[in-house]
Amino acid sequence: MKITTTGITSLAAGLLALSSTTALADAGHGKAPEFGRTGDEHHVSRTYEVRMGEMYFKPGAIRVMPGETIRFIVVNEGDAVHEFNLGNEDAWESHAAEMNRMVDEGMIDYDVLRHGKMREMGMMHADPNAVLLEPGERAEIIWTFPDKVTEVGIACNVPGHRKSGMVQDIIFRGEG
Ligand SMILES: [Cu+2]
Repeated sequence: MKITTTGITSLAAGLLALSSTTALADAGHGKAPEFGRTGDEHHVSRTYEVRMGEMYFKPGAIRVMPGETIRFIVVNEGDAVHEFNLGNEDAWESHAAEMNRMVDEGMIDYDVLRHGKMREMGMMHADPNAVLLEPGERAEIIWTFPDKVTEVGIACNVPGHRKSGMVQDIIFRGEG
């Protein structure tokens, strides 16, 4: 979602930058996305360790309270690069173009992230709701869920992974 384009080299890049700007307006600045916002560590009530691999997240069920702030410790225990992305269907769809481009431009290989290339292209994958991890890496996201029950889940948007099952809902307590 958050792309700073250092040099627009083609019409495709221009179109991508345009659509990203729209996503950024929704997700980044001013108004928080409807599925929550970056949390304050002083408000963390529980920690979930989420492990990811081919093609899963564990544990398979994550339950939160409306308004709850959770610390997610994300571990890539798989053999490939994976993403932990808190969001919903719309957010993932608009993020997919960025991820496709990162693969096309060689920023993401099967098991390697090319950070130099990412910097060069101005695509640092620096969204507050997501982390992209190589095998063996871990990261932390503190997230405050909305006060109202809403559609939110986690997905891996490395091309092909979400469609192969790397996606699951986050269940609000009191929900079915
Ligand atoms: Cu994945």
